Amino acid sequence: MERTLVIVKPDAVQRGLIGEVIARIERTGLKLVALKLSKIDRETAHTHYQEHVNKPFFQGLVNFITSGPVVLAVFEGPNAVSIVRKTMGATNPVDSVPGSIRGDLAISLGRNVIHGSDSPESAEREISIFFSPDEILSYERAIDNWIL
Ligand code: RTP
Ligand code: MG
Repeated sequence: MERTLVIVKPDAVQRGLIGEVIARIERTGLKLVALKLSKIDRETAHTHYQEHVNKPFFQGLVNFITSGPVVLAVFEGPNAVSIVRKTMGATNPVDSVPGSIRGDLAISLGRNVIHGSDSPESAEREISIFFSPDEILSYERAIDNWIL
């Protein structure tokens, strides 16, 4: 079963949008298997965003993601990565459609509310940065037969 990492970014925590963001993903039917409130340190931010290390926006991105508490979550289900990416909307809120999290809740590229892994390989790497195996739960839901 595919898993993906979601980060409710510091802007969304400050704006009181934790429940809204998690609820929108929960409603898709994906199963929440790990969840915690945390503050990302600079070293961990560098590791997480290593693909962007040479981009001009890298320092700003690290400053932002370490600027306050975040909520870290792992969701599981078929095509979890693509389902979350669709629910998030495009990276730049100018392009993310209404109905998507960013389309409805964000107006700034640098303050775009949510991170979601961009491939199953990225997801495995990112989940292992933030969660130990014992923090990821395996459980059945009574509704699983109606979703899967
Ligand atoms: P994320 O990693 O945060 O889920 O976002 P994403 O996949 O949609 O976008 P990505 O290309 O991975 O970029 C990571 C974050 O960097 C900021 N960004 N700024 N100034 C710029 O040109 C620029 N480009 C990207 C965004 O906040 C984006 O979410
Ligand atoms: Mg990305």
